Amino acid sequence: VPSAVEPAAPDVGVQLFQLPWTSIAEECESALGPAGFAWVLTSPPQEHVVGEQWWVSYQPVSYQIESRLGTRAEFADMVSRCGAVGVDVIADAVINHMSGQDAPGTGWVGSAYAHQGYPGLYGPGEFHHCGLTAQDDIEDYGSREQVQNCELVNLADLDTGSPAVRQTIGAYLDDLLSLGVAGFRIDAAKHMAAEDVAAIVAALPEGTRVMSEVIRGAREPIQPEEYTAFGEVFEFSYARELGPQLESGMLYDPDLSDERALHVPASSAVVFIDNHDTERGNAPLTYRNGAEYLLANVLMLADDYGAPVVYSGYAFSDRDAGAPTNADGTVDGGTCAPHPAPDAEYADGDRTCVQRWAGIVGMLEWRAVVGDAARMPGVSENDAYGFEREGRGVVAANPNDADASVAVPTSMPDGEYCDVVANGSGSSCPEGARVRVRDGLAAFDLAPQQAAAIHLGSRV
Ligand code: AAO
Repeated sequence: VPSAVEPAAPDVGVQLFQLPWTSIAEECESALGPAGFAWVLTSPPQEHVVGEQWWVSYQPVSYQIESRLGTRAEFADMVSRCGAVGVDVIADAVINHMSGQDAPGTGWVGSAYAHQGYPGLYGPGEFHHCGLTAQDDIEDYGSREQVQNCELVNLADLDTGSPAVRQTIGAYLDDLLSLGVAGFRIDAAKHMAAEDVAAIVAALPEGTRVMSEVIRGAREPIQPEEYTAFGEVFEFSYARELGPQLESGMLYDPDLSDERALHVPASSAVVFIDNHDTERGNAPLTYRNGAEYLLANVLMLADDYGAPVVYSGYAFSDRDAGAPTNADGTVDGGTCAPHPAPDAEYADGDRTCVQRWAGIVGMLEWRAVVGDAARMPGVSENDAYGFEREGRGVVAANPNDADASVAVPTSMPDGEYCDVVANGSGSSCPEGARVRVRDGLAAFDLAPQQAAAIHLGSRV
């Protein structure tokens, strides 16, 4: 048994989209902590405009930690309960802009606002007036000036070059840090000059985790690489590269160096199969794809590139539809009980609960066992594909519609191992979930769209 392998620090996150703070706290204790998730990404916690749609969360009207997802006290309780079981909280920080409303209004807990007026925070002088397009809205992503100084879908664009604005944003982030959060997703980071984000981040305590959302766009002047000097970025290339492979049914190795084309270096990357925008947009795979979606997540969790974040939201047929709410307008956290597996039938509003799927939980265990073992060149055979993390674990996937077998070279000891994708963290291993390693080969027989994985600790 090779012992030179360092157990990698737990690095897998989960985005619990539009899940209330009290539900996240319970999820930390009953599922995320036990499974070994390192962090949870929440939806934006600040006061927002009033409305039924999920995206009201992305229209701040004040920096009070009061929202449809819960109160300040509930947020603080979540952070401490998640922390107690080893799960960091990353808050979604909406700091590029305020609301996108043209008419004045009143926010979730009563703060009055106008498009460019937020009493006690910002007045008209603190916003950009780009003057480059008819409505001051971004029209051309090929123009750096428009993207960073005009309005993203009519959202009042803060002048983050201004010291006063930076200070007000900094005070908000400090407030969240005082409640114990470990870091932030920086929403719409592309729409702020990298130097502005750098300046805001520089004022935060050392060790604060920063994950910038900078969607990599072909032929756009603003690229994610500009934002890696002060933190991680969500690498949108990752899912875009995997998607077509799954569609064509032909999986192949990525560049196994640290230098994947059109990807930031591994240590700067947060990777995902989908997120709340792409599952409503052009994500190649979402919860609707069932087994194939699990397969994609398994391959991501088996990879040695970036910090993976598993996405978990709710079923929807209307892009704008918010999560189910209670009578008082707060979001209802729902339950995971009905949908423990990817092939379940979802009704609109059902939580997808991806974080609890046995295959996901099994792969967190797999990832912990393989640690930093090298990703070895893979093999494609009979329409299936697989690779080893040297001496520690093997993964295989069949993205096609017919049964397929693949024998993956491995230095794991001969024996029978349990497939943790099928069996999760279960202790006894049913016959059908067993994989044999003999003479340096792990032999997988895979059903259509099945992924399987074995590791040193899963030997029967
Ligand atoms: C809502 C209404 C609007 C209304 C507005 C104000 O829908 O009609 O005007 O309120 O009243 C979310 C919702 C929005 C919502 C908004 C505010 O998605 O519908 O607007 O809250 O409530 C760009 C940004 C990126 C942003 C994304 C949605 O760069 O930062 O648009 N994502 C974040 C959040 C998102 C949120 C906001 C920002 C705002 O995650 O949930 O909006 O806080 C290209 C560009 C990207 C660009 C996309 C979309 O991407 O590269 O930068 O993202 O286009 O415009 C291929 C290409 C790729 C391309 C992509 C497009 O992959 O390679 O380049 O396709 O799908």
